[in-house]
Amino acid sequence: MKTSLLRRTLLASASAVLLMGTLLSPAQAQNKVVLRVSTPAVPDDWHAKMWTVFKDNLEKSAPGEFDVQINLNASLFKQGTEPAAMARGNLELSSISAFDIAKLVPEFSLFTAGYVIRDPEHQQKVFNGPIGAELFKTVSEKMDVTPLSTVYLGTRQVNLREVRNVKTPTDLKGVKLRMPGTKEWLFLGEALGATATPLAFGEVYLGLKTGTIDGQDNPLPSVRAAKFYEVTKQIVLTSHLVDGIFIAVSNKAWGAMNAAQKQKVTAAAQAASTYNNDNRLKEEGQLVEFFKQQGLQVTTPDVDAFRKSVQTTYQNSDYAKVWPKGLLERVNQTQ
Ligand code: KDO
Repeated sequence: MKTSLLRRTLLASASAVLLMGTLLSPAQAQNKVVLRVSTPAVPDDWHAKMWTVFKDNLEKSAPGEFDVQINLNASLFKQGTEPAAMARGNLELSSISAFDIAKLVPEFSLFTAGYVIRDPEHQQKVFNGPIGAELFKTVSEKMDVTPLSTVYLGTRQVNLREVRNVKTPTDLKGVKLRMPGTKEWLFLGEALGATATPLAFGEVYLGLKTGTIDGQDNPLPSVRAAKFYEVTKQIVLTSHLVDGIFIAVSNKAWGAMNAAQKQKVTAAAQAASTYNNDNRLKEEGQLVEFFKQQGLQVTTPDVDAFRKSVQTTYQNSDYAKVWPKGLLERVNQTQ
């Protein structure tokens, strides 16, 4: 009698364990903190590879504690929809752009404007100093995500399907320049003098190949990683936007972590950014030669003419009206 009761109890607990195993993912069953990452980055780009650095760093500092799941090529969430997914609790980590943030934090549109951030060093100083601290607090309050580190995406250049003599914004008149599909991005394309055409990053290669667009703008390492150089003939070095993205964590995931975990996740995000920033900067210095070898023309326009025109367009726009008084001056004065 006693033995059969024991057997029944053992069987019941064994099936409870089995049931748990089928309902929970292996990571949950082992009590790991699941961190899902979604990014449109292509595997060979530095801001895709940095997530492996993040994962490895965390595995070293907190062995077995986290399960980092990396989803590239916008395979989990469409480009630009990551912040909403994080706020809903469907995603834990992503790298979000100033353009994504400006939708909910209008003053952030200052960083969507061309020719504001001067260079990668200026970018790090602005976002790692008091301006970044103030703005990131607002981002957390309004978007329910916490920015952890600033990633240099590169300096954006114009990349054309056919060779064109481009010296000033007037020379881009009528050019269907692909931009990501939000109004802040389209405004930048128009400010450059082109006809801005919305398209997701994943569709740009085919758009250039078939001619539904005449060009696109991106930093040189992304032109290389996404192979846009295979379907274009010219790069115009406008250097119109020193672009940044921010590694951000959903506040739901962040709030569930203890202090030690938060510190380790922050350190991993910083290691990932440093890896990206160092490699991207180095590669940016080498790519003009590479593109020339691939048969592209790399030309330098009248950058001052682009700067003046783009800055004036932004100053006279509704965007500038929501920039807090003195913010642009503070950014300009940051050394
Ligand atoms: C792009 O779509 O042009 C862009 O460069 C915009 C960035 O904010 C970022 O989303 C990036 O694409 C992707 O990470 C792909 O490199």
